[in-house]
Amino acid sequence: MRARFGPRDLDFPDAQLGTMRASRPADSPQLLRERMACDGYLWLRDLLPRADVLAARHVILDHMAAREVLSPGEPVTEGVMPPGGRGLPMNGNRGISHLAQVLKVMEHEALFRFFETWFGETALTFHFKWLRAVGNEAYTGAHMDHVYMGRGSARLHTVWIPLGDIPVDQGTLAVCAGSHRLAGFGRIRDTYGRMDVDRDGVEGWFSRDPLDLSARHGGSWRSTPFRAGDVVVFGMHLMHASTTNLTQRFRLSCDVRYQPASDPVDPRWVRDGKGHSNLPPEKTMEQARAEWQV
Ligand SMILES: O=C(O)CCC(=O)C(=O)O
Repeated sequence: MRARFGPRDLDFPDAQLGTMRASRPADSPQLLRERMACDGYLWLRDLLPRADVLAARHVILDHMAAREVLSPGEPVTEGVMPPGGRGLPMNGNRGISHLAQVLKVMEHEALFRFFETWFGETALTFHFKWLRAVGNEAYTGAHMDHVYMGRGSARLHTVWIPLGDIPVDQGTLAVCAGSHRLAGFGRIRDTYGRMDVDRDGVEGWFSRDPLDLSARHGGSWRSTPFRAGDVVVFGMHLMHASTTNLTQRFRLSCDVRYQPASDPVDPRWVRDGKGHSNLPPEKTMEQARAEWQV
């Protein structure tokens, strides 16, 4: 399948962007821990009931249709964007993310069960939900999540939830396996990986060209076509990005966060936390990288 990753077009899968390793929720905890330690992520197939995910998708698309951001005359369930269509900012919009069917998926009992086993104690999730409708030509640049939410637990995890079946040309999550531990990423983890976008006034994406990053530092980029019900779990120092949405259909997904309830919590993302400062960055990533010499 054709795909675009940063500025480069490729046929997925290929040597530069391979397929994620699949895990199952029923795999033994030891196997899952070994995989997480080695790869830095778990692609858990069918962790969530597909019907629940599709119900959340429909509620979100109805919400978008009511705000006239979908192409009129096309089935709402397809999420087609009009030519030159604008998206709908949904990041942190509790009016959408806290609708019952949507919240049911993002705070699903299967996620709490998974993390309570993983942490060996009660889990909590941020109230803030990063809900996305990603339009044509849009993508996410390579980054580590620590720069956005690193003020609390060292055991914070991201869960990326595709809200529908998403082929790679519609903009899927891509992870750089090994970037959380490989020596080639050591200096990046010690500089960029300790940054805080609000405190330091630096933009968050490390690179808009993920393949350049792996060519210089190692790691192995992986993505996959996702099915509704799958999730990807990873820690705060795994480099990740997305492929570009080359289609005319919005890519719906959400990233949510889980951590042990007894750990400190980044106050920006819970209760009435105010999120990012939203001040324009004082420094470009190019300037910061020159200073860090990475
Ligand atoms: O969905 C995307 O495009 C990016 C997701 C992401 O950066 C994350 O889950 O932390």
